[in-house]
Amino acid sequence: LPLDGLQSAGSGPLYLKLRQSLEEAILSGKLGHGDALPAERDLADYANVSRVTVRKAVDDLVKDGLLTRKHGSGTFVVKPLSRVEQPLTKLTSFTEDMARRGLISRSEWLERGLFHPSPEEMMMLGLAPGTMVARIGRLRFGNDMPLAIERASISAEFLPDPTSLTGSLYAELEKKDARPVRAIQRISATNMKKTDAGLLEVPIDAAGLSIERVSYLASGRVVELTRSLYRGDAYDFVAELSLGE
Ligand code: 16G
Repeated sequence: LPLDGLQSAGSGPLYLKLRQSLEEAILSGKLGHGDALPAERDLADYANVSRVTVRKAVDDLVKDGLLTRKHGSGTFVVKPLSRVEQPLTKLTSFTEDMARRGLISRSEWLERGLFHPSPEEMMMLGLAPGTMVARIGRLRFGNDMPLAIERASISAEFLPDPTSLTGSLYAELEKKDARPVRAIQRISATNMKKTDAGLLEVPIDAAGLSIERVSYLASGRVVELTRSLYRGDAYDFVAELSLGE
C-alpha cells in the first residue's frame, strides 16, 4: 500500500490523508473487494501514524460503506453487490427468489417461538381469544450476503411448532395447505438504525426498504403478517404497469 510520506504530503489532518490513500487503494483495485485490511497496528507502522489516526480513517470508510468490520475477524473491503430485481406481481418466497437467481439462501434466527399475540396480531390475523401466535424473525442471506431482516407473525394453527422450522416458511405452510395465494404489500423508505444496520452490514442511516406484507388464503383468511427491512443498496422492486382508464 502506498502509505509512506503521508506526514509530508499536502496539508490537512493526517487521518484524512490516510483515509484518502486507503480510498484510492480500494478504488484503484490495489485493495480488492473482500480483501482484509492489514491490522490497525501494522497500518499505523507502515504509514508512520498513530493507531488513533488509523482508527479514525477506517471509521470514516466504514461509515461510507467502503469497508466493513467483522467481529473477531477484522476489517474488509466491501464487495459491491449486483442488485436483486424482484417482480412485484408474484407471490414468491425468499427461498424461491434466491434459487431463481442461482443464489444460495440461508437464514440466521433472530427470534422464533410461540407467544401471546399483541392486540395488533389478534386483529390482523383474526385470532380467537386465548390462541397463540408463532413469531419468526430471520436475518436472510443470499450467497452469504445479508439482504433482509424479516419478522413474521403466523397463527399458531398454521405453524404450531415454529422452533422446528429450518428452511422455507412458505414450503412449511404449503404442507399444511396454508400457503398464501394473495398478499398486500406496502413498501416505504427508511433509514437504518444502529442494530439493523449492524445485522445487515451497512452503515448506520443507510437507505432501507421497509416492507409490510399481509398474506391471505383463498378463503380470505390472513395467514401471515410480515415486516421486513431490505437493503436499499441491494434490491429493486419492479412492477409492470398497463395503461389505466
Ligand atoms: C418473502 C416475503 C415474506 C415471506 C418470505 C417466506 C417479502 C417482502 N417478504 O421474503 O413475507 O415470509 O418470503 O420465505 O417478499 P421462505 O419461504 O423462504 O421462508
